[in-house]
Amino acid sequence: MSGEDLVKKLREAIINREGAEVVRGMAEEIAQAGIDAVEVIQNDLVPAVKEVGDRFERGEYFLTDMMLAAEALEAATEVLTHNLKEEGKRAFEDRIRTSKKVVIGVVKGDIHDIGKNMVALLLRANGYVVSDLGKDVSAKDFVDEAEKVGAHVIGLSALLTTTLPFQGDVINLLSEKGVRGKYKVIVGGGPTTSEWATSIGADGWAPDASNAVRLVAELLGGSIS
Ligand code: B1M
Repeated sequence: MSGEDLVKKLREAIINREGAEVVRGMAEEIAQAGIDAVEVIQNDLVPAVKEVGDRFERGEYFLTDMMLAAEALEAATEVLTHNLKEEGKRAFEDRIRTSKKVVIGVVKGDIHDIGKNMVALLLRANGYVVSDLGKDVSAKDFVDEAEKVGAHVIGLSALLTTTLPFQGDVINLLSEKGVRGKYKVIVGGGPTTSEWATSIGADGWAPDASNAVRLVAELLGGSIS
């Protein structure tokens, strides 16, 4: 089977809710074929999970179907990014030298953490020191952690329209504490846009994980290849 067919099969398996174990096996085949992990995840797997979300919205799929798709995506990502993690480990010494720190998390009330995990993974693979606060994180916890680790960037993820405003809350709290100028704040997640980012006074917005890494590099005055 060609690489393209393998990827197509994996994409369909996620949409058809074939489960994490089946998907893991397919991802292993793709990894062995040496296909670019980040491209497969962004161009095929994320759209597959989004298709499941659309079917949920149209009432064709249930919450359990979204959970299955999320588990499948996580399993595939884990397998496909194994090499990326190894590269990340090798970048450890560079990381200590450059010590650019990013605090990241999903805002209060929101437990959609897959996209945030991808952003954190790619940042680590590119040599940043990432403090991942997980999901459902309060504004106070973001600010406290940034102060504690001496962060350069704070990354806020939100997937629900109801939790979007909490991105703004973090920026407001930074201002109230008089520390807004110490950090670059970036936002991302399904319902966010560049206009939204500007409206809440964020420093930048990224539509996906690769662009988030590019954005962080730009904001910190560097660039990535
Ligand atoms: Co829910 N969910 N969900 N869900 N879920 C959505 C988001 C939804 C759009 C589905 C739909 O109705 N079409 C909808 C939101 C509607 C809205 O607000 N407008 C929705 C809903 C309604 C809900 C519940 C309320 C359902 C319910 O209980 N009735 C509930 C809420 C729970 C809560 O958070 N309090 C809920 C629950 C869940 C599950 C637990 C079942 C599961 C999450 C599991 C998990 O994350 N561990 C889930 C899932 C899987 C989805 C969908 C299907 C997929 C989300 C996902 O993981 N996408 C989603 C449908 C969709 O997105 N169309 C949906 C893949 C991921 C890689 O993409 O997260 O967009 P994404 O991340 C991207 C970019 O956005 C960007 O880079 C990532 C990689 O490219 N990015 C950043 C993300 N964060 C970034 C940060 C950055 C920069 C870029 O800088 C800091």
